[in-house]
Amino acid sequence: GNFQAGDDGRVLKQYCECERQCLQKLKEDVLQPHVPGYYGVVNKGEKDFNVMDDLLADFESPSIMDCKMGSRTYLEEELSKARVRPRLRKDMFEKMVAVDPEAPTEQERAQQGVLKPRYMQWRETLSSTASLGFRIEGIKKADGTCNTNFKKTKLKPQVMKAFGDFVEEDTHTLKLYLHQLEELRLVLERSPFFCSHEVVGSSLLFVHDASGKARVWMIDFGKTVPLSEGQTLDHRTPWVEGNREDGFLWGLDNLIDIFSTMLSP
Ligand code: 4IP
Ligand code: MN
Repeated sequence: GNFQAGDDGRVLKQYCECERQCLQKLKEDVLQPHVPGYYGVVNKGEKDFNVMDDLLADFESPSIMDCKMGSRTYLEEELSKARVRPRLRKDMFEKMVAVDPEAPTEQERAQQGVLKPRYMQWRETLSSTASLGFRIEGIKKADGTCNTNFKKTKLKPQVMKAFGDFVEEDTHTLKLYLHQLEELRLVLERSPFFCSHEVVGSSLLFVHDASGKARVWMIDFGKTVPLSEGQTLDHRTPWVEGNREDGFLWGLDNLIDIFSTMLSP
């Protein structure tokens, strides 16, 4: 995959210039405690890697959940690219058919391909991304079982069921996660980094183990890009093409509501 083991509690992640710039700036931001520590670039076997903290290092048989945040999962530039130079994606067509053979239009079936924004938007509306501003990408439980079959997990009750499963219905773990999400929201709302970046495709990583520890980190900055000088986002205003809003905080508000409801239904 994208990761290799590094030395003492660190991991190497396939190099991405955009991610490097973000991780570097985040070292100086109030968000620093909520993102992986960053240690620069290394070259190994003719490939470059970003070196960062192994967030799982302090856990014993961790349970892990990845929630991709935001109401939009592709950069606005994907839209202009698709207009200027429409490129049919056979791989995306095939991923679409594998989930729902009825999803492609007649034209897409004839072409055996779809445009990237069309595929990304389809994924967003099939899952909870469009309706709740986040979606579950995957869950790995302490016992080693892995589930990445959340492509159609869309409605609140479905999301709650998955969260409940993930914490083994444990109220203590749920409370710890809720407090961390609330703390993260406070920090995001006053982070200079966050208000000056379009944050797309970033995830919250939830990690807990049987010792009673539970933590949430913000990860994946490969599509987190600086706005122009002086421009800011509130991350809640609905997206319309050109405003670059990403719905990250709207999604976090919904996540917090859902965890709260699970604790006091
Ligand atoms: C993937 O679709 C994810 O959306 C990737 O986003 C995206 O990478 C891929 O686009 C797309 O095929 P599935 O999750 O349905 O497989 P992320 O990296 O945020 O997980 P990009 O390049 O947009 O980051 P392509 O164009 O890389 O295939
Ligand atoms: Mn991710």
